[in-house]
Amino acid sequence: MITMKDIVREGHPSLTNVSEEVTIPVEDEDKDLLEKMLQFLKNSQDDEMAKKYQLRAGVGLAAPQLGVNKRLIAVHFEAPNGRKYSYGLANPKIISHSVEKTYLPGGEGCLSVDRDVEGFVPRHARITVTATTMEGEPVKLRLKGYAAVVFQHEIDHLNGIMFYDHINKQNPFAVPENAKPVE
Ligand code: LHY
Ligand code: NI
Repeated sequence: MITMKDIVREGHPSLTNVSEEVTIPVEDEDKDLLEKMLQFLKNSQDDEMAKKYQLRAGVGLAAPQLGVNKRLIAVHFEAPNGRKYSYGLANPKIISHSVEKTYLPGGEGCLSVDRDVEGFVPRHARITVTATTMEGEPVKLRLKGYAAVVFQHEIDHLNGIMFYDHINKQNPFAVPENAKPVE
């Protein structure tokens, strides 16, 4: 199983590389990795497992965080509106996005970053993502608010981008133009 020691930290090249698309149909090796990634997220949100294995709670994980530069992500969370998102995805792609932006009022963190980085991270308020699920099915997801933020954070990892790359350096808490906070 994946634990914190498998997660690479800032400074590791896999976090700044652009990752490669995987072949579809999803190969067994990639499916296995997605299953492990999703299980890590579930374990990290389970009090007993998290305590036993000292896991930091996470809602999303990208393959580059395991030192693997493949376009694979896993997400596992319930959005504030109650909608549940639990996916292992190959080649996720933002095919369209709103002009309007959003940001988490409390900022973002990252399982590959062992420090607090303060500031607003501007994100598209709404995105449409296409991908292939680990079960091999094509999906098209329309996401907004918190869910849109999580997916953008994970897809950024596939492009070698960290959340703090988006923070305004002059004023980390400058409200991004055209943005409303995620409620
Ligand atoms: N995981 C973060 C986590 O805590 C993702 C995240 C996204 C945090 C948005 C906060 C806001 O689950 C990762 O760092 N995955 O890359
Ligand atoms: Ni991250």
